[in-house]
Parts: sequence; structure tokens; C-alpha cells
Amino acid sequence: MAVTTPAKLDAHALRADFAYLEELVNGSPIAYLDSASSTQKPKQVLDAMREFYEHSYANIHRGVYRLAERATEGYEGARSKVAAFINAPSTREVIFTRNATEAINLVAYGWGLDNLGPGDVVIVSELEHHANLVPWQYIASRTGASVRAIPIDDLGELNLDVLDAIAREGNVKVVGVGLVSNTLGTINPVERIAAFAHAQGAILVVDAAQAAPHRAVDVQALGCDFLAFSSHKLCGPGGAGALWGKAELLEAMSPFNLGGSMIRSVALDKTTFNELPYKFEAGTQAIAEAYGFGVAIDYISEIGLPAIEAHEHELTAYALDKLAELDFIKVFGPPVERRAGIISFDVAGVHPHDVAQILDWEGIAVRAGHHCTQPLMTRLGVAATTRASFYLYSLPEEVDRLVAGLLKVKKSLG
Ligand code: C6P
Repeated sequence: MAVTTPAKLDAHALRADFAYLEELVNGSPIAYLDSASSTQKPKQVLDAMREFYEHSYANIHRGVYRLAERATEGYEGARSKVAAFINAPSTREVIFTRNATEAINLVAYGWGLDNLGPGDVVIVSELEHHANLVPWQYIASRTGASVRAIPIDDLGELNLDVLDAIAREGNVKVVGVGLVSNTLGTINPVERIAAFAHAQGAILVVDAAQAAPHRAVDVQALGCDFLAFSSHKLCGPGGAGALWGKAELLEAMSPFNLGGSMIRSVALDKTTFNELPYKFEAGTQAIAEAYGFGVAIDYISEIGLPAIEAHEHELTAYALDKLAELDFIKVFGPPVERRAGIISFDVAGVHPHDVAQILDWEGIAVRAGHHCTQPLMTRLGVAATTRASFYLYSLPEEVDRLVAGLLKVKKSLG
């Protein structure tokens, strides 16, 4: 069998697209190791958005004048790009939202309120970001359903053996899991979970916030029913995100936000709703941001998701090796083969906020905290971790600086 290696990306060259990465902090370029939180934006996206605002901006789906048509084309063109990016069968199935959080809330409210009830079970996992846990807890509390979590093992990987036992507790109606954990980088076996969910007659909601920017995501191959992600984590602007859902489910669902644009006809006593996807896009959307989301998809697609994934994999392997040499560091999470470019760790005797503060003095940006995964922190037995995360512009030199910075942390506070 022929093995194809993705073309390598040139992170040094790509950094020229990102103004902040060219700046110096205390004489050194910033080592931005917080892309899991949000990515830097390339000039291609920023220039395109400025051009759009200057020459193509008007409200969409309303005006018949040329400018409005141009704006509508830009916005709908971005929808087509999102659909192609995740291999959605139809653009009608792509809803623009503000972010991944809103996309998951849309499903929890729009599907959950109508379809969950006493005796029903929503399964999430111990790895979930609060965005894929709190909406389900809330809707379960409103409907009488219960929420169960798939536990993780000591490597931070899902223990799927418990699924059958959970299924015996009630009617499993929803399974909500992330494709990649934002805290541990664990890559979850979503195809296997899809088979379980569908055998139960449940829907599978996939949080792809940490996956779609870094690896090819194909909603049809995953076998999910809904998938959510954000633009700002893939080089795009904030304020735009996407929900993909199967047309038959979206069609049967109640709307989430109500008002202008999402209606077909309104009388004082009755309203009928618009067709997909507009039924779920009430009010004036983040038009230029959706457009910029599409440009960001072009940008990362041109570099190539396989090349981005391979680059991050190489960096992660390098960083895990280097960190393993430091006896005062405890790294959480799975081995590199089953991990994306995210590394959470503990520095013996030093609070993660102090770690991050000292690293900042060295021009290294990492995140410290619970990463919106408090149940996972409880499972790990810590209040917080320090987290480094990589993207297409990350460099091995930045890993070396992280290691040198951690040695300084140890010297000052350890
Ligand atoms: N994680 C992090 O530093 P929004 O904020 O809606 O764009 O994305 C929410 C979200 C949902 N799921 C996962 C797996 C995520 O990682 C995030 C955002 C950031 O890890 C901010 S907490």
C-alpha cells in the first residue's frame, strides 16, 4: 500500500502572515503557545474583511440593490466553504452561529427541550468543555432527563466499556462528545461512539472546536448528527461559528432565536418559520465575520489540514520528549499517537498562574486555569493546569523556550 506523506508546511515562512508573531517582546519574538484558546489572524483574513467592509458590506437577504446582493453572495459563499470543509451533504445543513458554544446551545434547546423527558439520558464525557456539558445539564434539569459522563482512565482516554451499563439506566437520547479534548489533547474515537449512539436511537453531537482547525473533519465519515466549531480557533475572526446538523433533524426542530429573517410569514396571532438554514439565523448576522470565517477556511485549506496535523504532531512529540526530561513537570494526557497539539502539565509546588506569569516575562504565552473543564480538573485531582498548545505557526524553538522558561520557574519558585 502506498503511504503518502503530507507536504510539510513552512512555519517560519507562514509566521510572516501574522503581524503579532513578528513583533518583539523584551527583544524576542512572542512564543504564542495558546492557540487552543484562540488563534492569531493572518493578514489574508484581515485584508479580506477590511475589503469586504469597505466595498461589499450591506445587510443580507433583504436588499435588491447591488451592494446587498454582493454582501449576500459573500455570506452565502462562506456557508458553501464551511459545508465543503466538513464534507456536509448540503449547505442547507450549515447554520452560522456566534461560536461553538452557541451552536451546542442551539441543539440543546432546539432539540433537547422537545425530545428529552423523565427517564431519558444524555451522555457526555469527563473530558467535556463546559460548552458541551452545561447546556445539557440545564436542559436535562428542565425536562427531567439525566446526564451521565463517560469516565476517563489515567491517561485521559475515554473508558467506553461503561457505555452499556449507562444505557441500562434509561433511554439514551443524546451522546455529546468532543473530538479533541481542549485540556488534554485526547483524540476521541468518535466513530465508535457514533455506532453506540445510533444503536441506542440517540443523536450524536460532536464538539469539534479543537479538531476542525487542526485535522480534516468529515461529518459523514464520523457518523455524527450535529457538529459544532468556531471560526476564531482556525485563524478566522471572533463572532462566527458553525453548527452542522442533518437536514431531517434540523427541519423537525424548534427554532432557537426568534425574530427577523427566520420567519416565512407573521400575523399577529401566528408565525410560520423560514426554511433551512434561515430558520436558525434570526436577526442581522455577523456578516463580515462569516465572510472572514470562509477566508480563514481557504487559508488553512491551502496550507492543507494534513500538513497542519503533521506539523503539530511533530511539535507535540518533541515537546513531550523535552518535558519528560524535567523531573519537576507532570504531563497529563495520552501518548503522542492519540493526542493533538495540546499539552497540560503541572509544575511541582508552583501554581499554574505563577507559572504562566513567569513564562510571560520570558515572552511565552500559555494558558493557566481550569480551561473550562472543571469536572476534568476534579478527576485529575488538581485545581488548574498550565497548558501549551500549538498551531501551524508554532516552532520547535518555542518548545525550547518553554523548557528554558520552566527551568527558570523552578529556580524562582519551585
Ligand atoms: N476552548 C480553550 O482555551 P467558543 O468559546 O464557543 O468558541 O468555544 C467553546 C469551546 C467548546 N469546546 C471546546 C472543546 C473548546 O475548547 C472550546 C473553547 C477555549 O480551551 C476557551 S475556554
